[in-house]
Amino acid sequence: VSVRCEALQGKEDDGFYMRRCVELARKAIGCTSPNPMVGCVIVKDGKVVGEGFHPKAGQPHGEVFALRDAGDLAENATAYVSLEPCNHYGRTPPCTEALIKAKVKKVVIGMVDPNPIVASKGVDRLRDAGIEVTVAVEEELCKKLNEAYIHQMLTGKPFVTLRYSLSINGHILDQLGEGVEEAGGYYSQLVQEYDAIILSPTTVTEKFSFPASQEPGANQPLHILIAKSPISPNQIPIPHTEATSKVIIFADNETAVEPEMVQKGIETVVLDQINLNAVLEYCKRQGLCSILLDLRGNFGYFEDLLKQSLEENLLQKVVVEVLPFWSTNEEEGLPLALKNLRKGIRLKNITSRNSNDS
Ligand code: AOF
Ligand code: ZN
Repeated sequence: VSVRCEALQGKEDDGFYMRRCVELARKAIGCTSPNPMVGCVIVKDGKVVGEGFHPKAGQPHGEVFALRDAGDLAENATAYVSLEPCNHYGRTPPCTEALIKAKVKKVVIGMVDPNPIVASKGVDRLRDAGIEVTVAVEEELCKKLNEAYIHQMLTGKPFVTLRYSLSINGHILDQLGEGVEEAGGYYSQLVQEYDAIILSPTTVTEKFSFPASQEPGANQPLHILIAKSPISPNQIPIPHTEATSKVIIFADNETAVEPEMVQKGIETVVLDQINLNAVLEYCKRQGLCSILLDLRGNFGYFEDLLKQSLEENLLQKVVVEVLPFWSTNEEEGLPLALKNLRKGIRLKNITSRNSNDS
């Protein structure tokens, strides 16, 4: 009996430290793209002696910060890492070598790195060096943490999330949900996770402000507007505060964007035909890995983009915020184009959250 309990105890510990790795990794939410978020904890004799996370592409990896933190105590310790340690020279040297040099005894890994340059080579290198390696601890949690990175690595395409607010009578609303202005609010937290947000210019009115995350130190996404008819620069309130980032406009011909736009410093890209694939292709070339398609009522031609995204399987995730009221606004509702989709769609891996939950 005592052996079984010990085994269980060991497993619980691994999960516990791995969850801490994920918590550490999330400190850099929205800042690491195109790199993944990675956290690392060094544990010796049941005590945490070092912690670290990857703060930004180009900077050292999570393991390096944790090993620095642990110093000599890393010798014979166990290193927990939410992603397989890299075994290649990228912008930074291989983490496997750093772990070997620090003489850790064991490495516990959340998930194998889908990057083909790494993919299991990190595990092999550590084992060849005589280090005990355990793989796939809290694997689902680690995969969720880097869903955009994994998708982009496996498909070469950006991870696209559709977001909208819904009334209890099923109208897609022309407004954002709760917590737009507050740090810790749902929308504020969501926005910081994405490299770019696609907005419909029909929602860009005088009162409009670009959605920004209110989280302290949050990385603000690039704002993408898609213009099918001429839009005037006055329609676009240029972000002045540091809290808001760059704006880029996609237009279907030169005339769609007035020259003052350029003077206001707004970048424009003219495409022969407005098409979500073309926009995503551009995002990919710019190294943007995660895109939020922010849908509000008054869809305009956004309907076409949405229809395309559903019919051509361009979406990876849908975030729906149900707001506690009955909408009577005629302009809100289900876009016509979506009423005649070729086929229905079934979602998987559903999670839900109640705003009353703490
Ligand atoms: C790790 N720990 O914290 C991260 C890893 O250009 P580099 O040197 O930053 O390498 C980027 C690649 O390294 C990235 O694509 C992914 O495969 C891996 N990221 N690996 O061991 C980390 N961020
Ligand atoms: Zn590394």
